[in-house]
Amino acid sequence: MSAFYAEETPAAVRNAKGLHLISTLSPNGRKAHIYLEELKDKYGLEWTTSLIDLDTAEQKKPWYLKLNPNGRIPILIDNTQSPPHVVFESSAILLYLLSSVDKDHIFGFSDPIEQSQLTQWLIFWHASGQPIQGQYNYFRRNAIDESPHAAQRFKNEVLRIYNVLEIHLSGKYTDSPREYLAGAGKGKYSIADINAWGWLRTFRSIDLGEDDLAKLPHLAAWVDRIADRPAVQRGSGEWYDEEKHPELLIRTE
Ligand SMILES: N[C@@H](CCC(=O)N[C@@H](CS)C(=O)NCC(=O)O)C(=O)O
Repeated sequence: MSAFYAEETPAAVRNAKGLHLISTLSPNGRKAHIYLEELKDKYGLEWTTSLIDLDTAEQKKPWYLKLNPNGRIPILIDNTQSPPHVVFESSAILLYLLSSVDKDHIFGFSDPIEQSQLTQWLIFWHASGQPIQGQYNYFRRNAIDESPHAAQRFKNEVLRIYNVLEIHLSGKYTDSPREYLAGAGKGKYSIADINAWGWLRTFRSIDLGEDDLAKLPHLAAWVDRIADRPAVQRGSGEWYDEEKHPELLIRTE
């Protein structure tokens, strides 16, 4: 049987014990950082971290593709399993931590109906929100002159998706405004919120226009409510920035 890690796998990854995160400060990376930080506050969870500079394309090298054939961050390696268990896809990392660490359902639900709401909003964002916002970012930053139609198309879709969240949070059709995406009543802060917030935190600064932003007051309040949490601030903070913590950076020749 071939070895679990390739020969070129950096020592920080190969020799890690327990949970090991490979990530960087990006929208999908932030989701994993924030939940790990929340679990640290509630359960004293410990893990180790390696950071990748995406510009070096370390995530496309064979040692990394052996762990995640998708060649993207974040991944979480659970070295308590034999062989180690690798989780890729940011939402799958949240779900893995929910079932393996968050035994009291602090960031999920024991009630199956509420947990089903969580799953819906998690998948809604993973399948619709993040790929569309990712494409919008690409066309607005890199290709707006070559593809104005694509930029406009993805902008319209981003606004449509944000409006879905605004309708849900405002209670427009249910007469029941909410503070969080899933859960009874006003809802409870859960991994459904962490999952979407990683992207939506910057929604005011992605060139949507003042008039469109003014139509999203409940979404804005939700973004600010979550931004106030200490674990959210740490998960978006300098510990995950390879320029501030070069000792965490992994780079092979
Ligand atoms: N669906 C994946 C997407 C992961 C993803 O696109 N990660 C970006 C950073 S946010 C990345 O690794 N980009 C570098 C690349 O594409 O090579 C997830 O949710 O984890």
